[in-house]
Amino acid sequence: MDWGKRCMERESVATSLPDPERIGGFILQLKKLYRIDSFVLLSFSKFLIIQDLATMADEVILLDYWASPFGMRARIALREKGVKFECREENLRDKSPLLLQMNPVHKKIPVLIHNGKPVYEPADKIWSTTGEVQETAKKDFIEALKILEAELGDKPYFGGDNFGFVDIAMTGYYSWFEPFEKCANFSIESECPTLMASAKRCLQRESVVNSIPNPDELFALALKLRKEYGV
Ligand SMILES: N[C@@H](CCC(=O)N[C@@H](CS)C(=O)NCC(=O)O)C(=O)O
Repeated sequence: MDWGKRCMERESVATSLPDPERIGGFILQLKKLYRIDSFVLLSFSKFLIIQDLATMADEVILLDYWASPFGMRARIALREKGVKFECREENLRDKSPLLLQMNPVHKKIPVLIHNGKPVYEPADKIWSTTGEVQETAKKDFIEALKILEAELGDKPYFGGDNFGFVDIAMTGYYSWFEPFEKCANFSIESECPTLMASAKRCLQRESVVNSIPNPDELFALALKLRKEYGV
């Protein structure tokens, strides 16, 4: 709880989060609407790209929703990195054409738009596109992985000697590395050998083996979706 309070006191957090009472009211409203009892507020996304945006004096727009924990995470990360951005509130029951255009697959917020282009899900484009778009996605993906690799350094895990929270969050993505490589004909290992060594270490853990699908199943899913999208 002390740790939680310390987080909540940071300037970037205080300016990014709504009033807890407003959230409380919102939850009651949703409970009534959907008859749900609890919210899982923990997830992970690819916001390391924000690190790059901090050094660019460009237009950054965040498509957001005030009560979304995922949106809050994006707002905080942008402010922590000193990125100037315009926050556009979405109505999730009547999504804007911009949201549908920028995130056509998931149609969800948050979406980060840099100079008119979405930077939110470079990984998805690796398997769901071809040609130039796919080549750019591969380049962007490797760039993001290199930032992560630099952060990992020579540690066995992001958690140091221990398999930590970031490692757990990353392992879901690691499970997609092999299907990505097959779909887009490139080698993540040759670009990011240290990160890949850590990924293999993570993927061999018993808890992981029992929790993630086989890479062949993911590859089959990617191929099926590519067909559906007409790729
Ligand atoms: N995996 C995404 C989840 C984003 C998400 O679930 N966003 C919700 C708002 S909290 C949304 O846009 N929902 C609209 C919908 O599902 O149609 C992330 O981590 O950012």
